[in-house]
Amino acid sequence: MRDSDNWASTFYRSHTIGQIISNGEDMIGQEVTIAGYAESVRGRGGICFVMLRDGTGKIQAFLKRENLEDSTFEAIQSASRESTMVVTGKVAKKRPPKTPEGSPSPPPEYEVTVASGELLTTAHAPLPVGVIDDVNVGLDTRLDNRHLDLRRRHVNAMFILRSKVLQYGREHLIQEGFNEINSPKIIASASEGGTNLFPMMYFDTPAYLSQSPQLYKQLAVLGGLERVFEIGPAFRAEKHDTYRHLNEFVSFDIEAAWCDDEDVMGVLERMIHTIWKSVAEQDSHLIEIINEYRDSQDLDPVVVEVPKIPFPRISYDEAVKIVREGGGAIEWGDDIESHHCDLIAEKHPGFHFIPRWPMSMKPFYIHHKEQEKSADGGQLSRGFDLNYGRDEMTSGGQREHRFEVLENNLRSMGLDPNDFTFYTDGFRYGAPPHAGWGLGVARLLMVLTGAGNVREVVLFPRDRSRVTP
Ligand code: AMO
Repeated sequence: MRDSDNWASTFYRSHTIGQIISNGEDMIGQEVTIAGYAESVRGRGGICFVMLRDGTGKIQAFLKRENLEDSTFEAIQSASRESTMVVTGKVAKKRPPKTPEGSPSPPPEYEVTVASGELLTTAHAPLPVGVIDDVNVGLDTRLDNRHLDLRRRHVNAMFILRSKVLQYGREHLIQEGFNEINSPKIIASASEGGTNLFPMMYFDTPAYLSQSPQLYKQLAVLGGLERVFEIGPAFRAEKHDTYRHLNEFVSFDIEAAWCDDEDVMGVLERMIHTIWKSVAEQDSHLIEIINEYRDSQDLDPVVVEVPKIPFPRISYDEAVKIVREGGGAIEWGDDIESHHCDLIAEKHPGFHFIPRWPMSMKPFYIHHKEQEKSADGGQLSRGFDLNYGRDEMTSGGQREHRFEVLENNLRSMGLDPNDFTFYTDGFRYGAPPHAGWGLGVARLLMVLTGAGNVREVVLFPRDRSRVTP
C-alpha cells in the first residue's frame, strides 16, 4: 500500500479500493464504504456486477436486488459507464475463475457484497473518449475531452510520473543548497528576444507575458540568494506547429552565484541522474502501466536506463565538424537544427551537452571570455545546450556579470539598454559571476515516457490552435 492511500476516511468513503486490494485477506468480512466510477455494469434480473474504479485501483461490487431498496438497485443497475456511485458492503473473496487442471491458481481477487448504495451522478452516453476500450481516437479529440482522457490508465500514469519527476528534481536541488523562488509572469521587457512576446495591457501600461524567468532569477542571485530554482510557466508567441513546441510551457530554471557554465552543467546532469534513478527505483509500476498500453499499440516498451554521468561534452566547434563529416551542410555560426542533431546523435545517443556556442548566437546575458575564439577567430561564448537525440532539452550558460560589457551586448544585439535598467541596475553595485539553465519539463518527460509529442505530457496544452479547455 502506498502512503497516499492512508487517508481514505472521508464522508464519502471508509477505504480506497487500493487499500482493500493490498490488504486482501485481512479485509474479508469487514464492512467498507467505497466510491468511484462505474467502469462497467453487468447483470440482469435480480443481480448486478459493477466494476468500480477510484484513483487507486478497481474492484467488483456485487449487488443483489433482495439486499437493497428497489430504487437504489434499479438506479445502479441501469447506470451508464463512468457514472459515479458510493456503495457500502462487506469484503468477500471472489470465486476464482476455472483454470485448466494443473495450471497455477491465479492470485485471489476480492469483491464487495453491497448492502446499500447511491448513484451519485449519471454519465452522459456515449462517451466522447472511451476510458477502457482500446478504440483509438485522435489527439485533438482526446485533448478536447482531457477530463475523460485522463481517466485512461496510462494517461493517468503519465501525469503521476510528471509529478514525481518534478518532486525528484526539486528535492535534488534543495539537497544541493538551492532555494525555490517565484518570479513575475507579467513583465515590461523581453528577456529572450523581442519577437516572441504575447503583449497585454497591464491597466494603462503595455506589458507582456514572461518568456522565461531569466532576468529575475539573475536578480535574485545578485541580491544574495546565491542558488535559486523556479518551476513555472513561460509564454512564447512562436508560430511553430511541431511535436515539441507549445506557446505556454513549464520551464525548470536554476541560477547560481560563483559558478561557471561547467559548474551548472554538473548540477543538471546530477539532477537528471537522480530523476532517472528515482523513477527506476520507485515508479516501475507507472512505467509498467505505460508499457501495457504501448504493447497494445505495438510500440517499443519504455526502458528507464539510468544515464551515466558525466554526459559527453561536444563543443559547438566539434558538433559542426561531426555534422560535416556526416554529410550535413552547416556553416560556423549557423544554428544546429534537428537534422544536424540526428547526425550528432548517431555518434552520441542519449544526453549530451553542446557547450561553447558562438557569442553571436546567444542572448545578451551570456558571458564570453574575450580570448576564447574558434579556430577561425569567431568569438565563443559560455552558453551551452543539453540535447537528447534530435531534441534540445535545456539552454544555459555562464552570465555576463560585467556591467559595461552587458550594456555593450545589449547595444550590439540591437536592444536599448534604457529598456533594461530594472535588470542592469542589479549589476551596478557589485555582481558575482553566475550561471544557470532552463529545462523544458515536457521535453524531458517526452524522453522519459517515450511520448512522441509534448502535448501527451501537458495537462491542458496551449498551442496556436488551442486555448481551451
Ligand atoms: P530557451 O529559450 O532555450 O532558454 O528555453 C529553455 C528550454 O525550454 C524549452 N522550451 C520549450 N518547450 C516547449 N515549447 C517551447 N516553445 C519552448 N521553448 C523553449 C526547451 C529549451 O531548451 N533563459 C534561457 C535559459 C537559461 O539560459 O537559463 C531560455 O529560456 O527545452
